[in-house]
Amino acid sequence: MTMIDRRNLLAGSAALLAATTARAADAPTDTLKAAAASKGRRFGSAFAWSPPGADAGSFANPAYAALLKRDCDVLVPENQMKWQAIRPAADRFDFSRFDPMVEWATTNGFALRGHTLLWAYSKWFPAWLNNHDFGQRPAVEAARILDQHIDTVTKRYGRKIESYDVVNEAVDPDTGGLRETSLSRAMGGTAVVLDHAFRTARAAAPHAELVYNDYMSWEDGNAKHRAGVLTLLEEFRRRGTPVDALGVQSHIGLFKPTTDAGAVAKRLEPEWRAFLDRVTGMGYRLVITEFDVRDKGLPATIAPRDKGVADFARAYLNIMLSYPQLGDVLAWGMSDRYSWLRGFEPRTDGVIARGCPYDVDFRAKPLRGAMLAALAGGVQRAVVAR
Ligand code: 9MR
Repeated sequence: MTMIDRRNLLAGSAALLAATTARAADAPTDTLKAAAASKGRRFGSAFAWSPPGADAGSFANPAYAALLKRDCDVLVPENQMKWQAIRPAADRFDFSRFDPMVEWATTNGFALRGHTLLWAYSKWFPAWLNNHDFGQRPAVEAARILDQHIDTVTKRYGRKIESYDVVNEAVDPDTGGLRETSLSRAMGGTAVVLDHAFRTARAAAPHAELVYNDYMSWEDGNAKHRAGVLTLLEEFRRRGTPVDALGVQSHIGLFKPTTDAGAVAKRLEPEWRAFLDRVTGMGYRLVITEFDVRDKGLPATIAPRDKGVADFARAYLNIMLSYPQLGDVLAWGMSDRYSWLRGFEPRTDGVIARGCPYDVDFRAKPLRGAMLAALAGGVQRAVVAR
């Protein structure tokens, strides 16, 4: 255990324990948040903003809001805090969708995570940033734009947001190397940009947990991605970059035809544990930031599909929840009705993906039961300061 770990474990423990106990005491025992709280954790979900009347995974939809209130302690905006949403131009911010989300979440007693201060991937930069003319002194101008972004967001929301995905998806899964962007070209390399982002975030939001978030997952074909993330995390430590935790997105999936999800999970477990051991061995904590299950390899029939999803999820979450370093556990949406998987990765047979704890009609599925059992059966979370 590093010095930083020890300090984090001790400091602030009283306040956090008190908060957890208070939550556990007044919560029903059959909710995801109560199951998480029984082991010192919080459960949460992504949520959205929508214009009045639109059917979206939004707090404005009473049925969806009820689900969030029932099961979640912490919420994260699925899209509305991204540069594409809040930074329409170099000299302009637009918080018209995100502000009401923060307002609703805090009024209703939810904690908030921030996603993301920098999605370090050109594909998801706003067009203006990809094409920006950084002028005579590109490194200075790029750093100014980045700092201004991080300062503006973190200071606007202050302590209302207590954990940030500071950097998202900087590692190229095909090579394990870091992705180049207009900012990295202007600032003299991706590592410079990432360090800059974390240092600026620590200075602007010293209260907040700072997370590096990525989708290196446990399925076959991710070895290069995992290795690249480990290298990046090692380099952060070597350079003293202030990164508290690895955000393990956890869009887990069964892609090849199977009727035995448990067997697939068992085969994947050793390498995944080896990865998590390396991460935690460097003193990083873990956060599950975007959990859902991709069900393409499972049969279309609902009963075996739901069972496969639940079995795969239970096995995965049991591993994750065997680490005391694991903090918050967040789903990437609570209902199949609004899941990104419907559009991004439609099944070839045309049936709706069933990767969320509730179905399109907001009925709980076996996946929710598996999540509940895994959260309740996890090891106690190690208490940390931030
Ligand atoms: O779920 C999000 C989807 O609605 C957006 O169109 C997409 C692009 O902004 O981002 C999705 O969320 C991603 C998250 O921000 C980062 N990790 C992967 C998520 C799923 O693609």
